[in-house]
Amino acid sequence: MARVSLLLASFVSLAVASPAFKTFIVQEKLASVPEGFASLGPASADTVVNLRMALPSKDAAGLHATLLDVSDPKSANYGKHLSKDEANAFLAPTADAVSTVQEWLSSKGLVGTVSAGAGDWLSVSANVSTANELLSAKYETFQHIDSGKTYHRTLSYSLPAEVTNLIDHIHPTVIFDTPISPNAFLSIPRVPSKPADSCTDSITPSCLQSLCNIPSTKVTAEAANSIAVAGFADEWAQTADLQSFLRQFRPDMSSSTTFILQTLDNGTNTQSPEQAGDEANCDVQYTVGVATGVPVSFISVGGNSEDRIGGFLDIVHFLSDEDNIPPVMTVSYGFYEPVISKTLAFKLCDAYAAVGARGVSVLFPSGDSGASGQSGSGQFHSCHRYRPTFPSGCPFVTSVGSVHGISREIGSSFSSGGFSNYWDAPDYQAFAVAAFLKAQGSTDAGLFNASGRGFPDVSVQGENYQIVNGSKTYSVSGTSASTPAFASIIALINNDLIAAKKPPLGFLNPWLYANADMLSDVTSGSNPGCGTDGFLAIPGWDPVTGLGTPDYEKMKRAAFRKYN
Ligand SMILES: *[C@@H]1O[C@H](CO)[C@@H](O)[C@H](O)[C@H]1NC(C)=O
Ligand SMILES: *[C@@H]1O[C@H](CO)[C@@H](O)[C@H](O)[C@H]1NC(C)=O
Ligand SMILES: *[C@@H]1O[C@H](CO)[C@@H](O)[C@H](O)[C@H]1NC(C)=O
Ligand SMILES: *[C@H]1O[C@@H](CO)[C@H](O)[C@@H](O)[C@@H]1NC(C)=O
Repeated sequence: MARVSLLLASFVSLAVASPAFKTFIVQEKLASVPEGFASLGPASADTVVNLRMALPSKDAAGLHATLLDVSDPKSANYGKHLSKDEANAFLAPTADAVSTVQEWLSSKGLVGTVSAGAGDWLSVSANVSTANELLSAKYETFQHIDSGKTYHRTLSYSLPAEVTNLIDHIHPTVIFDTPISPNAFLSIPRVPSKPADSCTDSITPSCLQSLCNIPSTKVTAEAANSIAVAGFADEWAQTADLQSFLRQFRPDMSSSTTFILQTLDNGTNTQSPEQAGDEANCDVQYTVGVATGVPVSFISVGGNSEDRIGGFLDIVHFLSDEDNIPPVMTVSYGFYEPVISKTLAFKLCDAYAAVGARGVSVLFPSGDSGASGQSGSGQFHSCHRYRPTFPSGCPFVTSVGSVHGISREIGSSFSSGGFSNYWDAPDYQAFAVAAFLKAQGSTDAGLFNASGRGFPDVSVQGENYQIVNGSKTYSVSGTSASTPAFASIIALINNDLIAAKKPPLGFLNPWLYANADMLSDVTSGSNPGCGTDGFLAIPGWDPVTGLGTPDYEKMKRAAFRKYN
């Protein structure tokens, strides 16, 4: 006893001897300004930055194991999705960590706001002079050369010794997060509309219905069923455009069928032809217009979240706080993996795992820059290695690539795919990926990471989608068109499952890889880039088309087989 109190006493005196939060340790640091950006000098002292601090989760590994267990058709726990509190408990930080970080913030007169859901992020607004002091940082204004957009970032930041292990990452600091292109993954030039007489020339909902065996009859929506479509700043979905789309391409549906608007971070959804966004319109038109009868929520995330990383965090935190979470979330946006630090990428990926464990299928496009991740202006132009996309490399989301061709489906040349440098290939795909790597042999070795998580998982038609945007009908292409189409198929199967009192599909990948024969294998096409032919679509899984394209009937049968 005496010993213990002696020890305690000496700790206390140590703490008193060295004033709290004074010894700084560098947390993250960049060697130089990232390619494509230029410094415009120190940020002005009164500029306000919204700092978001990621606190380590109590049990991320436990969450991953639980997610895989409830999503594996071979497990006795398949479909036993977690409650909100159960899922969030894995990701929550320790109470001690929160109080120590708050104590540090309060030493500068600041109070952190705990994030919604698991509460593993604290956010705090501070002006640049306070932020520089708090983080021993030097915020500068940086301009993204090609777009002209400016950001406040610092090339390094430090944390007091007491909190270095209690904070995984702070944003915005060293991540220069240009989105892949201003229009997300809808990056292929818009093609003027051709008469939509053949699916070879243009894809419409009826083309997808016939190609993927999707029913056109309106389902009776089950109470728990819906699709959440993510919308980010300055991309607004138009009800007038949706009506015109339905009149032209779904004359069998009521043209007044619409979406539910949800907003966060002061998001808006301005209705005027000049404010139309083709990504938002495409996403809403190919969910409302394909998942006939399933409610669609368009979640418009406001621009106040500073940048898209803030928006990505806020939307998943928002959903993780909902009692009734939509069983499908489709997000047609993304980043290049190396642009996002590993710590931030892991935090976002864990947040997707937590909603997945609650029974949500989280869908992202694989990207529109082929194997290399080098297309598009405003990006990094050197090409030493392929750049995977994020969040497709996260093993807890489903990544959707693109194909074209009707009589024979062919991988789209822009369909991104490859291997993550952050995550290992998960067990559910190890067999499929190994078979591909064996066929690949030593071709292009060194350009990609053969031990990484391979993506995409599946693919869907993604070229020449007819959309209506700003009252104009025209074609767009991209994996971000494929993704809402795939979301619609999953939502229709969920509706069947929920009607039969079964759980929704939830995190799809273990089920997809275990039932690859329900998908149509795509065996031609490639995604060239970086001066190479890229990867080839071959029999079995490949990093152009994944396991293949969906067939609603076959997938529905596989979903119910589990219960027969
Ligand atoms: C920054 O914020 C601190 C604390 O609120 C305040 O005392 C200081 O005057 C502000 N500095 C500038 C330059 O706005
Ligand atoms: C939303 O707007 C209100 C009022 O202008 C403001 O106080 C609040 O900080 C904003 N919220 C966000 C997340 O930007
Ligand atoms: C390759 O991927 C693994 C994860 O599978 C990662 O640990 C490793 O750092 C990556 N290598 C490179 C060179 O990025
Ligand atoms: C609709 O899409 C946006 C991009 O999201 C374009 O900027 C607009 O020009 C387009 N509107 C029309 C009428 O083509």
